Amino acid sequence: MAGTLRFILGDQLSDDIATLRDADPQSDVILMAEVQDEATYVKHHKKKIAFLFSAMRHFAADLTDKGYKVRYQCIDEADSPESFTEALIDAVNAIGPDRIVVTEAGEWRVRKMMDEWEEMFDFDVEIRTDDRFLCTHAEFRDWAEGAKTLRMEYFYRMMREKLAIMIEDGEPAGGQWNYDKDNREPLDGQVEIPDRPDWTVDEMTQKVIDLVEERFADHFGTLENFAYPVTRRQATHYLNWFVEEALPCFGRYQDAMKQGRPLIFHSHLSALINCGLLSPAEVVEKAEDAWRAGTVPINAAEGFIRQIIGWREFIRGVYWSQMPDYGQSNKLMAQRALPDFFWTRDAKMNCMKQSILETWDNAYAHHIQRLMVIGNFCLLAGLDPKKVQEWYLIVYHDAYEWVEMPNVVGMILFADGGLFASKPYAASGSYINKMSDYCVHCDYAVKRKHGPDACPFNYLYWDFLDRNRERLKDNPRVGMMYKTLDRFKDEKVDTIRADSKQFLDAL
Ligand code: FAD
Ligand code: DLZ
Ligand code: SF4
Repeated sequence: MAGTLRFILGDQLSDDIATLRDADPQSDVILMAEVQDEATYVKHHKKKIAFLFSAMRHFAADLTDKGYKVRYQCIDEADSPESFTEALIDAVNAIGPDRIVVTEAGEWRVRKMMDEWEEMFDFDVEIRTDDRFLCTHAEFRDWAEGAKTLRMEYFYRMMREKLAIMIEDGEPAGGQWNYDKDNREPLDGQVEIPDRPDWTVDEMTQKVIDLVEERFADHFGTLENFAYPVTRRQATHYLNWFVEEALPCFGRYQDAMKQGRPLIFHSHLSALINCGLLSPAEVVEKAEDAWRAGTVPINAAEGFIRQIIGWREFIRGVYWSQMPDYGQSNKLMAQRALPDFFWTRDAKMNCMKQSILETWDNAYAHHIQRLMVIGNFCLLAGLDPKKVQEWYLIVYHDAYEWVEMPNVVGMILFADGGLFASKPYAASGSYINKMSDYCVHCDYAVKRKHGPDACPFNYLYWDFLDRNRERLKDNPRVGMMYKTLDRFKDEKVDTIRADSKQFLDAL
């Protein structure tokens, strides 16, 4: 053969991926490979592997239907390659291409492999820019160099203007950049949470589910009730459903949590966007169109769009500007191992138990569960950032290092010393009580501050500040809390320390 070998990775399942541009169905071969190393370098949630392998197989079938020659390696074939590099070498040996084309990897680890591929072959290996992202590495670098501090809000405004999204006469629509003040309501018991569209599991997905059950039996999570889009058509249907049925209330109840209702009005689109079945641009366009058509209020559309063109792009920019050392950050010197209940799901704290149970069931928890429940616990209990990163990378179906790492290191653990968060996101039980119904079902009393029955967040919050005084006392946004702590009587501080020690030792 004298054609191009085009290698598409599992998170590059987009029809318009740069790898496929200028592809010639007559002479080129598309390579896709399920490989053991990717599935096990951390032991991903079973549902995450099943979702991705099924989406990959459907994508490959679609490419074949479009007339491309596809070399697809299933993980259960004899002699299936262990790694991306092995898959590529096998394909080169079998096919004899005169060029390789790939799109840059999302993760640093795989990007380094691609650099090695450039050295490995005596023909051209072309690594193309991943232009599904809306901000390039260079644009982020330029913006960051010109910014006094790395704050998402200012990055977001730059992106809104650059992309002309919800901009009218050069100003933000409605006169404000951010409508979050309207977005902090708990569920009031009156509002009806819509049921999600369901999918029948087709033969291809069922095969993958059986394979994962057998081959990855000791991984975290269940495969029961697999109900997630795995094709472009299903993903588009899900997006349309979200914009019509859930987006109108997305903003208002964005921070709310409810036992037994994992999704509420959240989009549940992250895994579909991250693997490429949906593009961030189309998702944002749909939301803006719905707002312009008057079916979605401004606080919902703006809040949702901010998550995608703001947070998602910003987080990626942080990752690529801080690698390769970012993952080692541990400015608060947190050392504690993960308690067993992160794996066994039998936490006594009901908010933790429910959030981890849902994670086990669905490979999903929504942002406030990740940030203000599990994340808050990891911060206040002083859990080791490396262990926390590994857990988050394993358990969520949307988890790739580029997005998981800054959220864990910077957003929940303040392990980077405040590179982009102005203060640690620490909260006592009253926040969780306000935003959820977890506390009414909990063995701990959320109103109690001390003693074995008190909500652990209540004393851990002060103990965290006390423990980290030298590292945090000069942070102006934490200063007020230290003033309050300094007014506590000595006996009260002693009780906080004793309750915390007892609780943390028992972990
Ligand atoms: P929605 O609430 O509907 O939000 C819409 C979209 O905005 C999401 O689909 C996502 O694409 C984007 N988004 C929102 N917040 C963020 C954010 N902080 N960073 C990046 N994108 C964001 N998201 C991942 O995609 N992968 C991860 O591995 C991941 N790990 C996280 C770890 C921690 C500790 C925290 C606090 C957040 C993490 N997030 C991660 C961000 C966010 O929690 C998820 O994107 C969101 O919960 C996915 O659910 P959804 O699609 O229903 O989101
Ligand atoms: C997450 C994942 C898993 C579990 N397995 C595969 C795989 O077998 N083949 C593949 O192409 N991609 C997989 N992925 C996604 C990759 O980890 C992802 O493409 C890289 O992390 C991108 O840097
Ligand atoms: Fe969580 Fe405390 Fe409420 Fe229990 S009482 S659910 S531990 S916040």
